[in-house]
Amino acid sequence: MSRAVFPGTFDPPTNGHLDVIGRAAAAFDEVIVAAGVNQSKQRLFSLEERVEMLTALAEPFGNVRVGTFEGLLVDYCRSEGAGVIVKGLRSGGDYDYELQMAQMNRKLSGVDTLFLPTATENGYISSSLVKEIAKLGGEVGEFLPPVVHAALLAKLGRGNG
Ligand code: COD
Repeated sequence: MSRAVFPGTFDPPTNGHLDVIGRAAAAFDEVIVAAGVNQSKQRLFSLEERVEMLTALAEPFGNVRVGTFEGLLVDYCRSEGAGVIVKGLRSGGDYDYELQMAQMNRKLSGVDTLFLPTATENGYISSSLVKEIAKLGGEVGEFLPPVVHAALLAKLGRGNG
């Protein structure tokens, strides 16, 4: 059985993340979308909230589940029996950053990394830009799955009702 981990911060998950999830789900028997716990960056959404949104996004695929990890990603992959890490690439900048991590992760553990180039329409979408635009009052619905858009508006006190 082929099992891959798609790790990220997912604060919040975007259409770019969802596209990568779907393509990974088509390529592997099982995909674990893994939200990282222990980074220094400040989060808008708690881990529980990110897991809840990811679970809603994963549900339709049937072979995607959601996990969380703390510490080394390769240790998490080992504990889950996953042989591949999936990453999305938007730009040369992403590539430079991700290549070094991919090489290090392979050196540390033998776990390889598969890069999926972003879909053209998602190439400029990032969680941080979406948050910044939304916080400044801009409309971000076209960049987010509806369930995430609703959660973001609610988080910013602009939900329905
Ligand atoms: N289109 C396609 N892919 C996208 C898009 C988009 N619009 N936006 C983001 N992505 C991809 C990213 O390139 C990334 O692959 C993934 O989606 C997740 O993105 P983010 O921004 O939610 O998450 P990151 O990049 O902050 O996550 C970083 C990790 C948590 C994966 C990383 O820090 C990590 O592995 N940490 C564990 C500690 C560790 O093992 N360190 C040693 C490394 S050698």
